[in-house]
Amino acid sequence: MGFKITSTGHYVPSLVVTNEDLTEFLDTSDEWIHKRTGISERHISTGENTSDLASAAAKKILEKRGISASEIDFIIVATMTPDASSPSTACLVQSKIGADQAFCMDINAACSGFVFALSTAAHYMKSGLYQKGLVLGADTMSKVINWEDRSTAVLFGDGAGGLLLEHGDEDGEDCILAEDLHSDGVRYLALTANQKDVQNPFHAKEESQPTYHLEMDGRGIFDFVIRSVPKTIEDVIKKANLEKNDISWVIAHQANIRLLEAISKKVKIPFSRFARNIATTGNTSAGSIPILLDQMIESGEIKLDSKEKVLLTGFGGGLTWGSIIITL
Ligand code: 4VN
Repeated sequence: MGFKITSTGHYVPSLVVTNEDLTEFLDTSDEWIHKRTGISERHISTGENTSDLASAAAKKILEKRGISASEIDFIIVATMTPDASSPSTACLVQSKIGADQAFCMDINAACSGFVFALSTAAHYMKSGLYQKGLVLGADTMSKVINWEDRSTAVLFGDGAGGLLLEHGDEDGEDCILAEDLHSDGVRYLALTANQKDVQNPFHAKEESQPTYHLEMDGRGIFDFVIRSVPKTIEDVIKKANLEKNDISWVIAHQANIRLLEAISKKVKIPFSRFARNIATTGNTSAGSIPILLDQMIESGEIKLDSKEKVLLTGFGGGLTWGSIIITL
């Protein structure tokens, strides 16, 4: 019995911060940010935490499908900015939406989080043990950014998105056609956030502990992405026994428009088939792929039940990277 994507949704905080707004406290310019990244503005939280963003997205997903939260068997939230180390953000979402029958957990694979979480959820669905699963990607990057560092503060935004996986009544193919997931922890220093040293009464440090913000080796990440992402795109297409022309859309993590252009060139899939929203969202980490997927469905560019094939590809901290081909 196959399972499919039956609903999608997203939520971004209402405050829009333009590049111009950032120049009030950072030595930067709209021209530089837009030319180098493709970003014009981003949504920034004024107090909503990751579970609030994820819950708002979840409510929209359920509303569109017209089902109650009690019907959900599991909630997986991909995030690198959880409200707390415990409880998981997924448990907070459960409580906020009233999904009282669900089991809930977070997955942290940074910007690849949604792809890794969708893979996890797909394997739960494949087991046949569960009927309905919510997969969410949500990050409040604004709480880990160093707002005095112009090289990173201009890149990120806040937001959440997700989808509902459901078993159908009739026999059908699964909506996941292939996956290709990778990590390389040896290169973890390329992107870190909130790294924590051991601090307890039995291990006293002489100096006071600094605050650890997001730190990124931009060049290093760029090199990694341009070496690894074209390969995972080609490999996942091969694993699905498809040709590049069978892919209607590539929904890549919205990290940098120049980088997406370079990936498109290298894999020889026209840039016109790379979905984009980075101009208005910035890099929303685990939120980026599901937000864009939902926007494409809302605009009618991608249709549920169309049998179209869409390639999702994520990459970022860990290092982590990977791709999934879904059919709608
Ligand atoms: C994947 C990527 C990035 C990323 C890295 C560097 C970067 C985005 C550095 C050079 C700068 C323009 C901006 Cl590729 C971040 C993540 C984390 O989600 C994942 N932009 N830039 C320039 O042109 O000088």
